[in-house]
Amino acid sequence: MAALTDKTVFISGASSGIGEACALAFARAGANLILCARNTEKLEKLADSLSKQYEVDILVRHLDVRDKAEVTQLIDGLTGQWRRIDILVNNAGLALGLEKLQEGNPDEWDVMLDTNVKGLLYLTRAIVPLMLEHGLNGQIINLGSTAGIHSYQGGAVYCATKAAVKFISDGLRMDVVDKPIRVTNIQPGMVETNFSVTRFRGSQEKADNVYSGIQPLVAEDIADIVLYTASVPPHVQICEVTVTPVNQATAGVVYKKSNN
Ligand code: 8X3
Repeated sequence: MAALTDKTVFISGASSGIGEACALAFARAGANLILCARNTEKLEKLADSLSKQYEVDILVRHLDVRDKAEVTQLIDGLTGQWRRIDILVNNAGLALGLEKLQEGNPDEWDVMLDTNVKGLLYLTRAIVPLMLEHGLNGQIINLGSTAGIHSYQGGAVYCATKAAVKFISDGLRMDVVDKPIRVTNIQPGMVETNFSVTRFRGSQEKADNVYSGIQPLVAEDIADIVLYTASVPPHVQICEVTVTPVNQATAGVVYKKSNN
């Protein structure tokens, strides 16, 4: 396996869930981190705790990936070692609502499309040229979803954003085929984070119901896989990983034990 010591990993949406678990996994492996999210208070706390535990350098930056100008300013403003980004983890993303499309809220569609698709594009567009400029064996790790393979009721727009992540990953892999850059699309199924609380606009009860009767994945399961894809030797490219709980077959096919 390749060592990650002294590599620099840029993680979007690093303040919670899979992003936070990735930050911990990479710090434990000795990588330096650029942690970005909208909630800088949470990021500062995370960075503080990680740098007390591990000998790594950590940079914390506010970032709303939907804001094209903020993405450009952040990347342009990086100096010295921080411009040598070896690994970009495009993790920032969310689902909002589970209504039928004909009853959905177009403002929420904008948030999903702008975050999950355009934000990922802005960061990738800004960081891949830096990897090339510095001659790095770079890696782009996108957080897709089983929702990007099969659509499900009430999830048309969210599923479409994750299908876009798959196709952007596949297209980018072709665009950098002559470069030492790897592109990996991780497609998790049900992972219990604050994902469903966000989807149901703060309803913990509805979120709990999503994961009742099944043992869902946890953020650390995904971070382990992200770390593995980054640790294989540089000539090995893991293009795609699909991972579900044992009782989930596809995005919409789930077996739940009844509570009765
Ligand atoms: C999240 C997976 O099945 O909740 O990307 O849509 S699912």
